Amino acid sequence: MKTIVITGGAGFIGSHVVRLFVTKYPEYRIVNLDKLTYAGNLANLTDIEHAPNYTFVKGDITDAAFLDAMFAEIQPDGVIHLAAESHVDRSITDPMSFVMTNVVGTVNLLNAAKNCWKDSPTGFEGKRFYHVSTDEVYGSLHNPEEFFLETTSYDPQSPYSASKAASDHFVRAYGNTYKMPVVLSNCSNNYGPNHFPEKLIPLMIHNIQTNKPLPVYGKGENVRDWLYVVDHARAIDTIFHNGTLGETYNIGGFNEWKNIDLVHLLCSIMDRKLGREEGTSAKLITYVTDRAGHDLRYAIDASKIMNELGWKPSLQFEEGLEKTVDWFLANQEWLDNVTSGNYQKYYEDMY
Ligand code: NAD
Ligand code: TDX
Repeated sequence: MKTIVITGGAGFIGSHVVRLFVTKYPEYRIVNLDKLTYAGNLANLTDIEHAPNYTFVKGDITDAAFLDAMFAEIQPDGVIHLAAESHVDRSITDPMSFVMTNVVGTVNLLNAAKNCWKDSPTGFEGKRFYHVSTDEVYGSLHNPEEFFLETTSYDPQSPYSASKAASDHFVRAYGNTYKMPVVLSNCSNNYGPNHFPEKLIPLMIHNIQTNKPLPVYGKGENVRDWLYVVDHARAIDTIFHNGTLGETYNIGGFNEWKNIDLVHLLCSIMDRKLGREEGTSAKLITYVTDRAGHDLRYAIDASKIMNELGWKPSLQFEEGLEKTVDWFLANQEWLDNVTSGNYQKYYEDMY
């Protein structure tokens, strides 16, 4: 039996990775390690919480002593590291929490795995540390012909992407220096069920439902490359099992959208779903002050993972967006819970 620690498993992407691994690999023991910050939510995992191969551990990756003790006790074979502070706007108001979790937390986790594995009878043999990262480390594209490749130089522009870039460098440095068995991926913007409504798509869905203004930053011309979250989880499964150690894989959907076009598409899907006249929701669109240092365009070239590992996205964007809207409409209680309490204060301060 293999034991795999998945960090950040109660978050948006982590919950889909946990679900996939718990259901697809009943022979693995999956340990979900999560601090349950504002973004962590065990309601994302109610369908698998009683599975015999699943355990939840509440813990903070900035606590090195806790991690060392946990790793000594459970002796994991693999780590899939997703825990992070993940929202760019929050990194602008509170960069230090991003340094602590994303940089210090990642180094703590590398140390815990290194110390546990190097003392084990088989050393690094059969072990794997997988670091999940973002396309934002590559910076902002200005030439429409250009894409981010695995070889593109790092050029992070926000405190969030700087912290993720630093963590990526540490993971590669541990691979090079201590010969740790590491593998990395950098993915484009995800969307889908369990997405926290501070991010563009779920925030717009929630505001359309509640007839609130739809805040589009700047002129709405910034471009993002969107991938359905379950397809990211499938890519993580593929890389964890078949990726070459020491390598990095870019993950994306070849699916670029200007923010304003995406918001219009969402408005029209929501009008149809809510039985409103076409054009009703679009009247809520409001242009607001741009995000400081707002990256213009992200676009991933995912050829390497497609050609070398045979992964490809399973859903077209319109289909994925419909599924996402349906999920939010069917899970009103989930949305009500996460938009009450601290979210109200965040929203008032932010918009
Ligand atoms: P999220 O904010 O939804 O979830 C993060 C999870 O990490 C939460 O469950 C939270 O409780 C946990 N966490 C935060 N600080 C912690 C700490 N100190 N100790 C333990 N747990 C802690 O994030 P997400 O959108 O699911 O992103 C997951 C990972 O994927 C991140 O590393 C992010 O950088 C990366 N990523 C995200 C996207 C995206 O579009 N959301 C795209 C590419 C890469
Ligand atoms: O209210 C909004 N209005 C708006 O115009 C919000 C929340 C966002 N935006 C814009 C900013 C971006 O151009 O929409 C775009 C998407 O914004 P976010 O959903 O905040 O995502 P982004 O900043 O692109 O980062 C996301 O993708 C990469 C994730 O949050 C990161 O964790 C991931 O690494």
